[in-house]
Amino acid sequence: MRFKAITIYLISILLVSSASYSSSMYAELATVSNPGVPIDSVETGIPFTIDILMENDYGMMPDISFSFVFYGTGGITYLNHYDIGGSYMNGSLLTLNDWDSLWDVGNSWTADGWDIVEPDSIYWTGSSATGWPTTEGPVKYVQFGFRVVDLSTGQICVDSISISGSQEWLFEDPDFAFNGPYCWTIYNCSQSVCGDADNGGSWNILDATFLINYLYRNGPLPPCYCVGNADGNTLINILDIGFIINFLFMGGPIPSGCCP
Ligand SMILES: [Ca+2]
Ligand SMILES: [Ca+2]
Repeated sequence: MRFKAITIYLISILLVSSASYSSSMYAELATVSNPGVPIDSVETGIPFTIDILMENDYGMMPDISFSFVFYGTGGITYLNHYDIGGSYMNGSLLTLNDWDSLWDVGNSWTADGWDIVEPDSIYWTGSSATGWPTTEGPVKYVQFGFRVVDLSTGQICVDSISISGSQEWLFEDPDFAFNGPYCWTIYNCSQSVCGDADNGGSWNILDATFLINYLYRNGPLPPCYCVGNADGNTLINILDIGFIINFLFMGGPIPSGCCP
């Protein structure tokens, strides 16, 4: 009996894990000026895109639908939809990689509250005569353009949303895994302090290590880039690391002149 129970348990794990790989989508954020480079944070006022990538290892899918809700946390209340040259929503919604031509029978977006006050939600449904073929790895199919105009900090998030009523808009046919919410930090660099390279709100050794990681270990860019320029010259380089250490531990001058 025990062997039978263990066998059933193992089969059930196998079924659950194989189902979770059927098809999936996830979100990335990148600035408009540096597309295709995912980042964890963005400065207020800087245009960016939230990119939706999808993978289909389920097999041919004749029709699917999904929906997203965008919202802010902390002090982020307003999200301007930004024209990225798309075909929908005044240019703020761009489809890529022949997404539209794939869904030749029906293909429509429906927005709800698509203004500058959060939350905003949008739904898509499509059907195809031939079906969405299996893809090899994630493919970027949809981009949403935004620009945060709040002079505060917080996060912008995207998640799936279930709409009650006659239509169920949550990743139908089959069960798309989204695993949201996906959230990214919004910085306000106008309030940042010169030399606070990690934008943590204070000067300490972490600012020096942040710059070391950025310059020499492929670490992330300083969230508010120019404040990493602690010595006030035109570059961020090893001298800024030395300047911060000199200021913190040897009574050196205070960082100033970071951002021209
Ligand atoms: Ca800091
Ligand atoms: Ca410098």
